[in-house]
Amino acid sequence: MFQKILIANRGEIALRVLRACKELGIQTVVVHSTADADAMHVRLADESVCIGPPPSRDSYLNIHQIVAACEITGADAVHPGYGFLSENAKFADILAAHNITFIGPTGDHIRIMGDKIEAKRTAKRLGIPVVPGSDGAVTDQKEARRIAAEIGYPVIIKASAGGGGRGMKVALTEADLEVALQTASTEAGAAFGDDAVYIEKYLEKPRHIEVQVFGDGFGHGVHFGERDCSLQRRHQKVWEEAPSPALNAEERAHIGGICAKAIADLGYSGAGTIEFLYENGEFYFIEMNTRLQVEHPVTEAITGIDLVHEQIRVASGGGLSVKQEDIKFNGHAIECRINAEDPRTFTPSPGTITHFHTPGGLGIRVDSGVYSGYKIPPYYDSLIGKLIVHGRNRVECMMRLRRALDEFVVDGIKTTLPLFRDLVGNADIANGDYDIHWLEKYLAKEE
Ligand code: MV4
Repeated sequence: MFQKILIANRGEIALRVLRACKELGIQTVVVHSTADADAMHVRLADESVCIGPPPSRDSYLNIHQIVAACEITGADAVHPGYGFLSENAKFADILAAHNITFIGPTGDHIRIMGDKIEAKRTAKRLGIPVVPGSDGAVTDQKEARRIAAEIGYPVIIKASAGGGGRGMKVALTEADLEVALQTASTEAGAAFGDDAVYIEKYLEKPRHIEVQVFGDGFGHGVHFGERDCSLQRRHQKVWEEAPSPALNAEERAHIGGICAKAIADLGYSGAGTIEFLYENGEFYFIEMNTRLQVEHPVTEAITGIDLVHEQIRVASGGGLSVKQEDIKFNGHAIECRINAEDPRTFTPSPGTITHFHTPGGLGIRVDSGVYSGYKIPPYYDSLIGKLIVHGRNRVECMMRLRRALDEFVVDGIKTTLPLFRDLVGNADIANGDYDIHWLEKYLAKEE
């Protein structure tokens, strides 16, 4: 087991990882920018190293500073959290070259999944159902027309270096195809330095359902069920739940089994998320994330398993603490992302939190690094906390969520809490009847 873990992140996830380290008796080092000197995780860590000025590129993305902080403090492993360097293959490689363990998959696995064409090809080879489309990059118009005619319109053009919604163009008919292909490729080249694009059948009203997987690096893989993350705005998730209101136990076991086997065959190590679009009872792979995700607590709530413990165990070579048959799904969990933003326009609202009071009671978890008197710096993303609610079933979970939202007080800044108070009383949400476009349509109607 590791003696000392360096946490290369900030905010609620830095605190989340720190808590797991403490439980495992592992010493902690945090690195932080000058803007985060007063952060909760900096106060709670055994050691802290200031690695630079506020801009991420000079601090949380500065690989050399982070490696130096490992050397100075004698950390034997790095937990990257999510965002920042968590899916940076070069960072994983550099740490390995310094005999420091990256708590995550190999640089090569990160690289494969970061290239969306390569990721899709790999998924298909491993037996994961993918969206119908081109086999690889599409360069010429004639080939594009042939593929689009074969799969049928509408189609979507995606950048291989994109992901998370960046660099996509929809062509409703053949008349749109030439411009869509040209602009997608030009924009991808400018944004990512890679102009490769691919074509897929455009699914019009899918849900976003993702499967939590783990590999032990020795050829074993398990799944921890799915999360439904369909409620998004501009590709930012707002509300996530497990299990998906749309799936039954048979569908869960089927897609989960496919994913676990794929992870085993890939020889993957650590936490991963296999993302699907789900429409008319069918799953279609879109991307794989090779990190711990923001919404991991809903999976923890329904399985009772600490996923950060599992990441640390696996990275240290100790394997998973559970086999597939030990992973049982219990009840229902919902996560609300509390952002320091206007609840209608989503404009960031940094500033000082004058009063912060979190709800409690059975089935309530709040993951947050903020406190009364804390000043939210303007440099980073606006997530200030997550409310995670668990109940024996979805109805109980929703009842408890409504009550918890009533108790939650965040004064001094705007937050997304009022949006959740509206959503929890909405009939479609109560019925689990929503797709990836539901939230944006709802927000447009409310204006
Ligand atoms: C799609 C799609 C429809 N058809 N692919 C957006 C984020 C990126 N991960 C993939 N995305 C989409 N890919 C096909 N073939 C619709 C989306 C999409 C979306 C997906 C998940 C959650 C919210 C979304 C909002 C708009 C579009």
